[in-house]
Amino acid sequence: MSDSRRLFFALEIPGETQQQIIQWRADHFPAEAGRPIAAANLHLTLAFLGEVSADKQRALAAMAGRIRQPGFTLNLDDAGQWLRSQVVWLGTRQPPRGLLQLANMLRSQAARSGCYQSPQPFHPHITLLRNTAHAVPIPPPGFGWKVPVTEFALYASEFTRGRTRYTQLERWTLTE
Ligand code: 2AM
Repeated sequence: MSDSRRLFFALEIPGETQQQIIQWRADHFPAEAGRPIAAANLHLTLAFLGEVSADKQRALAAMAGRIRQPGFTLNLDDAGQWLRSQVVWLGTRQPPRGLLQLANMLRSQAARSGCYQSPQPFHPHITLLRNTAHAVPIPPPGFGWKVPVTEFALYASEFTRGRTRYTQLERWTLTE
């Protein structure tokens, strides 16, 4: 049996913010716009690792644990739609330096460990809807959630019985 799992590093969104986001989504997007992501699955990916063996997971986790940087505040004040990947996302107009630094570090550690990294620049986002086959109106600016970020985590993505579930495996505190 294979010991590899589909893994990614991400920021957890606090439960209260997840609930506020799904309420806002319900208020602004019609049900037929696309497939809504469950509140508990809302997250911001920092680095996608793909299928990773248990050995490589340990090595990547050890490197993640050596990252030293302070926390930061994420202002979720932007939204958009990617027609090609058919998603509606929530993001930030001004990504904090700490967010970019953390993602770049994790992405370069992943690349050095042989995990393929997309050449696309990092575009921090939280996927809200999938399978948005048609263009949908994006709510006007004025919304926003300020999320204090004090830790990041490693997740496994599992697809069972028609559902995707993310399991947090390990987390690290952001401190200098
Ligand atoms: P998405 O929400 O934009 O699809 C678990 O699948 C997480 O990893 C999701 O946040 C997903 O981003 C991201 N992800 C999946 N495949 C990816 C890839 N090839 N490159 C970058 N991120 C990916």
